[in-house]
Formats: sequence, structure tokens, C-alpha cells
Amino acid sequence: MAILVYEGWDWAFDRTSPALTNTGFAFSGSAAGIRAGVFGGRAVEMDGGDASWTYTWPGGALGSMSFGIRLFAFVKAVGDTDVIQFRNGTTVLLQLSQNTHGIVRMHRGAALGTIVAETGPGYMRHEAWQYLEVEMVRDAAVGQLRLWLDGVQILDASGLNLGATNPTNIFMTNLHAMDDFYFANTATERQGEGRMQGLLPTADTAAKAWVASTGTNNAAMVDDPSGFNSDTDFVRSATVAALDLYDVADLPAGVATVKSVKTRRVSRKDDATVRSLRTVLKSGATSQNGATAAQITTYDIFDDVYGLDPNTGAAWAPSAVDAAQVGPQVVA
Ligand SMILES: [Ca+2]
Ligand SMILES: [Ca+2]
Ligand SMILES: [Ca+2]
Repeated sequence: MAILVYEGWDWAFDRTSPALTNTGFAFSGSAAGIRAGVFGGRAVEMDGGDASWTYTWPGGALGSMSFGIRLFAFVKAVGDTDVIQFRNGTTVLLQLSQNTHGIVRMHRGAALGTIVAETGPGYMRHEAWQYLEVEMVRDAAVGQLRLWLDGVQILDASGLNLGATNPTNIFMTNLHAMDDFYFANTATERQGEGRMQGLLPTADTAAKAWVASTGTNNAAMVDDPSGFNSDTDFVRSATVAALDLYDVADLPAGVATVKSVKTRRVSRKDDATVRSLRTVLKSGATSQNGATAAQITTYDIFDDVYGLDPNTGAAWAPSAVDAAQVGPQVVA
């Protein structure tokens, strides 16, 4: 039981950003881009015919899952419109659709086939951001599907035929925008509506062992406000154990509950030798090491997710998030 991913795309994604393979997401098509998120920050949109994305969860096929996603569905013609496909590889197993009456349906098979379960009318709207949450148990006889829209349950169906094959990924085609995604590997982990808030480094701290590519303000090298800027400015180190920690922007006013904190590093090596890095999160007196990852010469993304404050072992207080420091460390 675990949340496998949180993603809010506030860190700008575009077609030339580093590969997103480490996040589980794959985008394709020339029309996938970024747009403003509904609560600030950024979101992803697919506004053309060839755009799509796939989220593949680690560990292979899963029969039970929970996920949430903020959706913006553009105007479509009359009839059912594909919203989310559940696939095994590229084989479409199940499809969630909406139609012009606001009905949300689950179909078994490709091409919006057999309707397995559906809501009443008046739920999902066009040209409006809505938060859709899904809890599903895939089974050919006793399948379960529960749906929430903007925190309100709109479907609770059981005894369903949801097919005989577990999906490995979910897939969304064109004409949608999305934000604030989470995915968990059981059918009982609905988080409720929330949002991801991106926070960038703001200042150096006493732990300052890396070297800025220009000047001496390390945090300013890694706060790329318009998105990852590749080799334009960066911090570097070839010293084992060298640690750089930065203060990070505070949460917006009014945040009462923090469900999870994720650190994100974009890094690469330019050595012809083995190099590995980790991201360190310091909360209070506790320095928590993230996963160590070998580096290649191409930039990639490395995330660590902390559902609890490592300094207390309890849920994050907003004040603890505000006080936290984050930065990279050379492992080898
Ligand atoms: Ca966002
Ligand atoms: Ca930079
Ligand atoms: Ca702060």
C-alpha cells in the first residue's frame, strides 16, 4: 500500500525538458504542452490530435488502484468521449468516458464498447476544471468501481465485470488538460481533492559545498523559475559527500494540511567515471537521505516522496515544510 506518485507539473514540462522516465510519465505528440494551472502553477495540456500521455506504474500489472486527477475537458461533439483508458501495454482494457449530458461511464474493451457502470447525468462538465478520483478493483466477476468528482461520490458500483487482465498503465488522449495527479496501488487510498504546490530554492545555507557555474549564489542556479534551463546555470561538485542545502520558498498562506512532500532533482554527470547522487531533505535537526541514483550524461529527474515528516515521524506541519531545506549530495 503506497502512493506511487504525486505530480503537479509546476516545474515546467515542455518538449525539450529532460526525459520524464523516472516519474513514470511518457508524453507523445507535438501538441502536448504547458498551460496555467487553475490554482496557479502549471498544468499539462494536450490540445491537438496526436497528443497523449501514459503513466506506467512500477512493478507490473495492478488490479487495485486509487488515483486522482484534475481534468479540463475541452468541448466535444455529441456522444461518449474517452477520458481515461486503462491499458495493458498498448491493449485497451477499460475506458472511462464522459458525454454531453455529464454522464461518466466505464466501458470494457476498446472503442467505448460495453458499458460496465455509469453515473446519472449532470456530473462531468466541459471547459471546466474538475477533480476526478477513482478507486477500482479489477475483477471479471466482483469488480468494484468508485468515483468522486470534486470530492463528492458519484458512483459506487460492485459485482462488475471489469475484464480478466490487470492494467499496467493509464493513458489519456487529446483534448484534455490535467494537473494534480496521484496514484496509489490499492483501492482504498483516495486522498480527497488537493493540489501540488511547487516550491523553488530561495537562498543558500551553511551547508554549501557545491560550486555555482557563475557567481556565488548557489540557490540562484537551481531556482529556474521558467522551468529547467539545462546548462545555462547550475551547481556542480566532484567531491564525495559534498552537500548543498537550500532554503525553499514557503507554502502559500492558508495551507492547513500537507499530505506529502516530494523533493525533485534534475541532474547529470559530465565525468567519464561512475557518479551517483542523492537529494537530502533536512527537517528540523533531521537530515533524511533520498534514494541514491547513478548518473548518466543526460539530464533526468529524481524524486523522493515523504508522506511523513522525517523529523517527527508524524504528518507534516505547514510550518515544518516552510522551515525545511533541500539539496544535492555526491555519494560516489
Ligand atoms: Ca500544477
Ligand atoms: Ca539552472
Ligand atoms: Ca522556506
